[in-house]
Amino acid sequence: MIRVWQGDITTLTVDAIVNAANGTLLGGGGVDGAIHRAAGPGLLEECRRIGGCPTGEARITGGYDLRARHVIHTVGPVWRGGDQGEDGLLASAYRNSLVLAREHGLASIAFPAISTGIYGFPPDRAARIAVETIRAHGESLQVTLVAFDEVTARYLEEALG
Ligand code: AR6
Repeated sequence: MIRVWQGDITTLTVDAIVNAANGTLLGGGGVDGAIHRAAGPGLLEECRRIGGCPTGEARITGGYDLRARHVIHTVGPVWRGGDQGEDGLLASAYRNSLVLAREHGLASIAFPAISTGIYGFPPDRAARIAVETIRAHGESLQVTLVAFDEVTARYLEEALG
């Protein structure tokens, strides 16, 4: 089951929210900054022990002060024009997050629009990749696609069809 929801991902009560992190896992701006602020310093401490995450992979931590029990940190690609493997790396970021959720027996997960902010990935193209990948690898999970803005919400709804 996939739904689109517009708002702040840090407010959701789900088994895991996904963080659009960078390779250091040490925090940043955008949704990453919002998640670390809402979770509190314990999250950064745990991330520091993990020691980083390559692009397209994912790592799971506790949720600390969040309502979500876990945070799944994934690193999407920086958009470099589209011929540097960006599509495949974005699909990997979604797929590896879903795999981790299933390995940990989670039932519900919420994704932000990975890579479409600071990393510059075109949001319509990213929405199609998100929906395709979740349809292929998210079976039995309740998935919320979180849009922070209306344009992203519309692209996600369109991709869902
Ligand atoms: N809830 C839901 N979505 C949000 C929120 C929020 N609270 N805040 C922003 N978004 P971005 P990226 C949306 O830039 O492009 C960080 O510095 C935002 O509007 O957060 O993957 C990391 O450390 C956009 O639609 O992530 C990396 O260095 C989407 O989340 C870099 O940014 C993703 O935007 C990652 O860039």
